[in-house]
Amino acid sequence: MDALSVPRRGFMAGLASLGAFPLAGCDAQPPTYGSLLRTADLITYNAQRLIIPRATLVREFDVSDISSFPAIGTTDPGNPHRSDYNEEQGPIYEQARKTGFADWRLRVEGAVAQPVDLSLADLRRLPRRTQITRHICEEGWSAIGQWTGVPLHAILRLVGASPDARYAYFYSYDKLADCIDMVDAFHPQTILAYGFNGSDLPIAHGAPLRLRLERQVGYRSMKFIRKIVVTEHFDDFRRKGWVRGWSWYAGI
Ligand SMILES: Nc1nc2c(c(=O)[nH]1)N[C@H]1C(S)=C(S)[C@@H](COP(=O)(O)O)O[C@H]1N2
Ligand SMILES: [Mo]
Repeated sequence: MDALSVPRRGFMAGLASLGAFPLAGCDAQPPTYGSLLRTADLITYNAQRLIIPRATLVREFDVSDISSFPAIGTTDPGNPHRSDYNEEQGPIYEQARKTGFADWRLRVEGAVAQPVDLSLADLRRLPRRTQITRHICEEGWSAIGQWTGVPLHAILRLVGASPDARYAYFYSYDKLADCIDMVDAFHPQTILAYGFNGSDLPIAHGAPLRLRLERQVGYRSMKFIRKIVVTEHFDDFRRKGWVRGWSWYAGI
């Protein structure tokens, strides 16, 4: 038996079980809404989950590779003159920004033993990871930057995420809400970043805290995170995917 035959068989078995999924009718996987496009997302998701080992790291670069880095999408959730302004959260963000995020707290709740409210100082006391990675935006540009923050797995352990937990939801101070599965959530390079290129995370890049989800494209790395909710079920808020019809799973 050659070395390749084992993963290949695993892959075929995975495709077979994929076919059986709609019959099962459970929520073991993100839904396809009967759409052909969404079925392709699901195949990408399952194929990557099968053939890429869970802890495979993306490439990390040297300080000399750091490039200029544009700020895209929401660059200030406190600015009411923008289409993505969140009437409820925008003013709260503006207030927190004025005090240098001294009173800001990250709320972590849901299927956890102990919900917490973490200050920036709390987050800085937790295990820390610095990584220089390439950000790839779906709009066709990429940039290399250095991110420092808390691995998400450290926070999930801190709150005692349920063994039945399957997704981590993120809520931002603009209108975004999104979730990732536990494979991504426990990945060593999935961090909540408060530092960028050796300084505090700038407002435009998501201050005080943003997600770095290195194995997916840019729009999955949510900026301006205010709350994380651990859940056992998939819920996309009736959006049928991500905003504007983009894939929920966008692995690279
Ligand atoms: N809250 C929030 N997060 C967001 C966005 C956004 O508009 N709002 N834009 C996304 C997109 S499309 C990209 S490419 C990156 C851009 O991050 P940057 O501004 O640090 O370059 O953030 C992502 N996260
Ligand atoms: Mo993007």
